[in-house]
Amino acid sequence: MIRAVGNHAKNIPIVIHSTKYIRMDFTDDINVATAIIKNADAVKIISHVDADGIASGAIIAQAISRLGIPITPLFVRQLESRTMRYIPNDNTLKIFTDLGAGQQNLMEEAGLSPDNVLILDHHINQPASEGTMYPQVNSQFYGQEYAKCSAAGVSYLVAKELNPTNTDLAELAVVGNIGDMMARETCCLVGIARWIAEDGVKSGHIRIAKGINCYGLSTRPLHLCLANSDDPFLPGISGNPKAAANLMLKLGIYKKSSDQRTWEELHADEVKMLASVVAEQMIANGESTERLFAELYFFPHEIEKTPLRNASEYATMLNACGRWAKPKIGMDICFGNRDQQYHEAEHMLRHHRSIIRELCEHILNTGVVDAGSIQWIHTGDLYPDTIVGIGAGMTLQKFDTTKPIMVLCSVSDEPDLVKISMRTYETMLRRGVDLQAALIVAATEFNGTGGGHNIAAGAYIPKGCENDFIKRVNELIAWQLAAGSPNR
Ligand SMILES: [Mn+2]
Repeated sequence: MIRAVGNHAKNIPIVIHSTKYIRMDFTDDINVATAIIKNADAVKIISHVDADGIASGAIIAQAISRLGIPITPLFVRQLESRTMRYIPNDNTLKIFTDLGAGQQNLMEEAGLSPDNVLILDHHINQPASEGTMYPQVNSQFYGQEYAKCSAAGVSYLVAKELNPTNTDLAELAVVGNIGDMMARETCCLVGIARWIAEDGVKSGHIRIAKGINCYGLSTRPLHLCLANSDDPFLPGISGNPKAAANLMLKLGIYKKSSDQRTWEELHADEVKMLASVVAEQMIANGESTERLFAELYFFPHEIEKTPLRNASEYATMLNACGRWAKPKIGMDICFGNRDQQYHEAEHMLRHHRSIIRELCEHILNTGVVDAGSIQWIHTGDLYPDTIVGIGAGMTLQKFDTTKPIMVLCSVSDEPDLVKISMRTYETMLRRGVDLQAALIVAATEFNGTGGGHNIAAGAYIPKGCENDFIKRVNELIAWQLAAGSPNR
């Protein structure tokens, strides 16, 4: 089912390659998508293995199953020529979620007909070289309001168009968005992603709360939840569980030091009191409270004190399933399975955490090399590149906190690349350190790419230049410190 030419909104890039299908505005694209789905006899859903990939696949899979159309999921780490072999060139509909926009060339090479493909994505669109236009709903096409909406959000909008009663799926859309860090910069979801969260509130599936911007609000004892926070950095609390527990006792939130209350169990007045005390402590230490508060997304129907109770912990659980090669278990969880599969997912999450703990122990036991202005360690291929940044952030407090930490590691599937993760503390930012700036400059010089934030940044560089790269970053950080903060 392919649409003919119609009107289009001004801000949408029109790419005309084929006379069959022309990109229009959001409403048109979504109508095309739903018509394609309703005409299908069977659907194969191809998704990425992270939280957004699993959530987006699960949303569209449920919406389609509810129409009585059979679905088969397929998860891939990356869509490349090798993985294309697993995608049959038959008459079933192939829906790509959280991937596909950038791989239309591969689809074309594999001979996939645009009549049998639908892409639901939020990555940059790269048209196929021979001009095959694959039907697509992509958040990048519809302007600013859609810019911070992940593939799970796009899938939700299609699901809702298929049937307005699909609002229970808003929960998964929020999980995907949070998993893809759509709320990280602004401390809340924005635009259409925020609208989706509100849609979930209206149907009673989501509770939006304002609270402390920490991880583990439903499952971790509050003092550990606060002590583990490094963005925001809480003076006297971050990295110090004992001090955090003492504060809980002092505020009467804990009755005894062995208490294990979670943030979600606090009463409204306790939330307020805790927030103001932590904020005061930050201000007294000259820290900005800008990132102290965030909008939090809770799921009241889920089992209490489990990671399923809020979006960020739910996303970690899906990521853990994907990262340890069990994305289908993650999808079962999204489908509502709370028995056998849920226990397996819990196991995966524990495994995920224990590997992170192991990584931290490895960094602490091996120690870091002092380069002068930074300190570094190379973990080789011992740990997945997806978790070394977490390890860098968690171990820095045990080393010289005036020197940013750099962890280097191999990248699975990319033997010619080395991944760099750097972390520092707020106090160093005030002294002029900007990790993002340093890594962008150095990585570019070595034909790599760098990015991130001033306090936490990363890069990929070609293998073989590690030593020169470390020297260069060390030099750049030394210069930043010598120049000092511009507003000092
Ligand atoms: Mn995504």
